[in-house]
Amino acid sequence: MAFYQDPPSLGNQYDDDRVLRSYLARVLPREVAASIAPSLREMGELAGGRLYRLQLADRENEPELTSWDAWGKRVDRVEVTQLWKEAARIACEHGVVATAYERAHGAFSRVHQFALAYLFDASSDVYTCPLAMTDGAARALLASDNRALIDRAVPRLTSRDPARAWTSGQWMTERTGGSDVGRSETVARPGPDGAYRLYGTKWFASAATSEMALALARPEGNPEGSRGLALFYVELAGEEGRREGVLLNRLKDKLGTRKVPTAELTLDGVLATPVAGLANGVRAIAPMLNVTRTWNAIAAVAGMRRGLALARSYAQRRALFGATLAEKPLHMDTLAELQAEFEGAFHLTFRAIELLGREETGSLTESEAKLLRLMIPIAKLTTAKQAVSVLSEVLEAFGGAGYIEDTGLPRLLRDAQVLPIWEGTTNVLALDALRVILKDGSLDILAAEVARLLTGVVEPKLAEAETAASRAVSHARAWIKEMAATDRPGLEAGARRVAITLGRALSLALLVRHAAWAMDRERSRAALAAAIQFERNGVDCIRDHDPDTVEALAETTRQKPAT
Ligand code: MFK
Repeated sequence: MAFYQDPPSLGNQYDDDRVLRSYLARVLPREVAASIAPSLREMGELAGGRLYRLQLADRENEPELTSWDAWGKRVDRVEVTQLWKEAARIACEHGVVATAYERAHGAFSRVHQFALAYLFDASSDVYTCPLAMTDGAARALLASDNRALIDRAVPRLTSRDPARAWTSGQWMTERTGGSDVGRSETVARPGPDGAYRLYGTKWFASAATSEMALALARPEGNPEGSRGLALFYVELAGEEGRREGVLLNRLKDKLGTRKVPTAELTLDGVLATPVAGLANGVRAIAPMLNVTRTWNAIAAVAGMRRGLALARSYAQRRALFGATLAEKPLHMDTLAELQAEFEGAFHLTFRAIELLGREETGSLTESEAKLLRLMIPIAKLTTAKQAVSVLSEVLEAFGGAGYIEDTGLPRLLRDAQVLPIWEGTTNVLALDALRVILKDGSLDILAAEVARLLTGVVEPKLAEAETAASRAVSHARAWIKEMAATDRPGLEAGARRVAITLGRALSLALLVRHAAWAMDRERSRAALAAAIQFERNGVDCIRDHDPDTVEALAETTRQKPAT
């Protein structure tokens, strides 16, 4: 008999998920947990069953752009994949965005919504991209207090009816720069009727199928730089059909997220409505950025969880050198390292989500608001990096099969690689975090949060983890203080290491607190193991700035190519 390897398989992704279930049992009141469990179980069933099978079957399909119809008319129609059509309906009917706005469970509705998103994401072929922007647009519009736009768009963005629901785009990035948005060249010109029209090019407009977008543009005559930009609402598909004034030049040929129809757009007089005045557009779009960055973190966590679920299933089925991989100490040691990274990322992200839910329901203290402002960039950048490295290892855990497209595995790594890039690269977000720290003392608040999480934990096996978490935060504080006073370039050079150290320290403190709870209430030692392992993986990445070495290597970077 020829040998054929059993492929990995997935069960109900909610029932199978110890980390999610244990977390929800700790943070939610019992009646809330009981009330949301059926919706999560249903999503877990879809994600491990029908949607996952469809995702594998739909693997080779990609969105297609038709620019012209048979008679030469410009149509710019995007046909999305089968899975995306299905995912759009499921996300809408299951309230993957709406749950946060219906607020059936007050501040906990954000936890419920992001638990749905987390279960849905890995089987959605990154349909969570338009959902993230839709959620972010609803949030930015609500924050703007622009009643006319809120009444017009928010009910659509948060609808559970697929026939009424809209998704939103987020049009920021231009050829002049994705990170330095202040260099944007798109202008907004008022017509004789006072209505604004936009002219310019948007270079990365993800999910080009959306019915509206929030766009940054510079009202004519405004000063250069980001403060001269304003935030505009653009409606693309009202009752009359597709709006004039937007040309979809082409879809991007990307490394990953290939199911997401990311487009280059020419704005040629599309009608646009100012959302919040005619300047300070970055400030006005910031609520959207904070929401989409939170989605980014949840996608990172979901990707890691999916990779590990498949790797665990495979380890039980794949036999070599006389035993299954699940019985091989080195293989299990490797998976334990990855599992700890996933669990740390999970708790970091959901802690930010708890605060987001409280912010939206007005129950956040001033210092918690500062903590949230700092946590979002830190969680986004920390989890994105973890996702890339964990999923690279996950592919390796399958040997050659992890490198073969029709296993569906390589997609995991490709789709993870966007996570440190879009919505602010690691370095841009590290500098954002540093600015926040220097401005408002939020590092003291983060340090207090770590101390609070560790208070009362008496398990001796967690002692080293506790020490590592609090030492790393103290080191970061002392290092920033010294560098801010003595070496500003050195401070900037170390911003990424500081941000990752803070992300890891906070993750570890959250793991420790959860481990203590799980041992006490669930008699489970799994979270304890994750906390111990996470500490062993390393927490403090700060090192002294060595300008001579950096400068010597920088010279190589600045060298002109030989002609
Ligand atoms: C499943 C995954 C889902 C993900 C979907 C994503 C789809 C893809 C769509 C995209 O990729 S869209 C492009 C995303 N682009 C970025 O994220 C831009 C990255 N660059 C930055 O974040 C820069 O730091 C930034 C553009 C914000 C710098 O611009 P500025 O003009 O130098 O901003 P500045 O001066 O720091 O901030 C201007 C104001 O906004 C300040 O307020 P004030 O006017 O009151 O002083 C800031 O405090 C405020 N602000 C900036 N960021 C904020 C914020 N407020 C709150 N939260 C923030 N995050």
